[in-house]
Amino acid sequence: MRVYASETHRAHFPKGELSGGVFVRPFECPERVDIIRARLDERGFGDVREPEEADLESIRSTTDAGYLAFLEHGHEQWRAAGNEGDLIATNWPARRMQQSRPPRDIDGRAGYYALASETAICEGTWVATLASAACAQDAAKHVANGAGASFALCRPPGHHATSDMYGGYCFLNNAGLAAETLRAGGASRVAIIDVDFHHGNGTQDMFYSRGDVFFASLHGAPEDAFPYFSGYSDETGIGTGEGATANYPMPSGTTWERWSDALDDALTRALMTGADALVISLGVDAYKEDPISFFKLESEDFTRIGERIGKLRKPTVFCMEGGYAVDAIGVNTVNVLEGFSAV
Ligand code: 5XA
Ligand code: ZN
Repeated sequence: MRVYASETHRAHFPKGELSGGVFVRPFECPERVDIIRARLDERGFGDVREPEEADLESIRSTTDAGYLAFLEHGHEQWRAAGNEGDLIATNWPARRMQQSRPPRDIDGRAGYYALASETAICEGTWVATLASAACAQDAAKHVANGAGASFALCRPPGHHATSDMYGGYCFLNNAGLAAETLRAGGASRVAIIDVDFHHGNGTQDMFYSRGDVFFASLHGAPEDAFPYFSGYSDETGIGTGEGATANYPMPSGTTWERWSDALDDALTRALMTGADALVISLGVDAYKEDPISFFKLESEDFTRIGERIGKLRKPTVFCMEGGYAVDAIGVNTVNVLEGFSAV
């Protein structure tokens, strides 16, 4: 299986994250990629490529222009305004401010585009974000050109990013970009299955009114888990997208038995929509030891996830999302890819 990974991810290294009222080292850190790459190497996934430049035209066609300008220049404006640290949002449009417009001041602007405060922007965030998107786009091109599968080792991740919002460590929606690349490459229908512990709100938002891209997400119930404001089972799409979104919220302590029933249902529905290619938002934070999640999957379960996806025998692009139990992130991620390849 071809892997796309970029060294440019290292440019994104914010110094801290507000968690539990304390400023801590971000859970989403560069070592995550190092550990996954070491495991890929150990298990013989040797076909690792640096991506080409990101396809900006495709990014622009799915992303708000003001938001893109903010991502590219927000940090330098923040510094020019006299701020010393990373750019972190502290102000939000709340209920009854929904007609809000992007303020000129960078402090307000950050809050306009942010959906959560844990995600800081540093000097290298923009270049790393573009390189991450490029991994997803190139992985999808590779599959569109006839390869059975590819793995985009995206960092920063993407599934919380909408066309005009960042947060949950995400800036551009890599899985969504991969789906668009597959569509442009000839797939008439694509299914995105999001197995990350957190609801893929950004991906849902991107395709909510479209019938050509089916989206299913398995995640911690929004009453109790980030991103909190989406992912209920009655969110099923609108207009021509009605029925093309499926949400599987699950409670704290969920183990393989219940989780795998949801996966089977999502995969069956993906087949029923007639998808001729798959994108997997591959987060491994459903793992039992993950520090910010509450499912209880074992490392062996990740192999079984890969096997079940592989049984669909569809061209498949895996895009890396979350996973913060860094000691196990390599094993769990590569278990999925090995399970998939073994079918
Ligand atoms: O999939 N998303 C994540 O893993 C990020 C969660 C951030 C919670 N503050
Ligand atoms: Zn996650």
